[in-house]
Amino acid sequence: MPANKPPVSVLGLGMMGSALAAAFLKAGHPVTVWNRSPAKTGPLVAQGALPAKTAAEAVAESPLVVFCLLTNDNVRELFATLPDADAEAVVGKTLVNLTNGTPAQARDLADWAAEHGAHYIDGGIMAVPQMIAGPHAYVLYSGDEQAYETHRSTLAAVGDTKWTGTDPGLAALHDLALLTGMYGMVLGVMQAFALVRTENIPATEFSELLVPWIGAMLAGAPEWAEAIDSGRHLTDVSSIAVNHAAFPNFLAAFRDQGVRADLFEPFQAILDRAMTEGYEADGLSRIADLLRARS
Ligand code: FVH
Repeated sequence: MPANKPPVSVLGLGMMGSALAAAFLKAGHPVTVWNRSPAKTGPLVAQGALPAKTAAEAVAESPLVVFCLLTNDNVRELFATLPDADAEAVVGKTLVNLTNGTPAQARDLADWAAEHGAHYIDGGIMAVPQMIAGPHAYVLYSGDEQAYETHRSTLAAVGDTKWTGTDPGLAALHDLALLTGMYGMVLGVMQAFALVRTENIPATEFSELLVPWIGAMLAGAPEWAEAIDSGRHLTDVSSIAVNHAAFPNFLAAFRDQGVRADLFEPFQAILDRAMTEGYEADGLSRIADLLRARS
């Protein structure tokens, strides 16, 4: 193993943490691993990782410490154990937390790190474990920018690095926003499959129509984005009024065909509100404004 690559510790060896540790190993970094259930260190030790007996021992081994646990509550609990083991354990370390969580949780963990003399970087992994270190994997980062620049080339072993800002909550915000877009698409696609299946149309056959259609619609997203940023929502393409007139057909067809309408009823309510508030000539981009909670 090349001696010049900086060491990395990885805490949390579930599906994702194991993929991260394996990627650091493959890139030639000395890797120390720790997991709550020690058996999960086995495959990584076989690949050359060093097992740590405790989380504090793993933190002590490397300047760069990557956490990938199930939730940020788990991370918070684990952080709290570190000074118990050794009050100086985290001083000067860069803690990179790649656990899924909220912006507020990331800011709270960053505060904890600052209080204990550590650098904190939050991250959002835009990949499934099988994609790690592959061409399409990328990770969003935010927090301590100097620490990020110091360790960026090491972090690049798991996927492309994308900096989102010094507010530690920004990586989580971008992560959740990207996943929100994905879940919206998943729900719509599942509703569409449920609808065609009521007439025994194979989902595989229908997907041949659906995939290019969704792709073509998604290609319009940059235009919506421009309208949202500029506040100019007027359209001559597909107005709120046109969509409002058509939308009852969807709810009626779901009911007639025996498909649940729960997921789409809220969309009717938003279109109703857009009409009531005088946005009938606007495009669908107006919805992003209407979704903002009002004080
Ligand atoms: N898997 C995926 O596709 C997604 C892709 C995007 C990012 N997510 C997030 O990554 C985090 C970890 O996900 P994971 O897939 O590795 O999850 P698991 O395989 O279930 O592993 C969970 C690890 O967390 C450890 N753990 C749980 N509770 C605690 C605790 N109280 N104290 C210490 N460690 C804890 C668990 O340990 P063990 O059960 O093996 O002892 C695993 O190491 C997650 O935020 C995803 O949303 C993955």
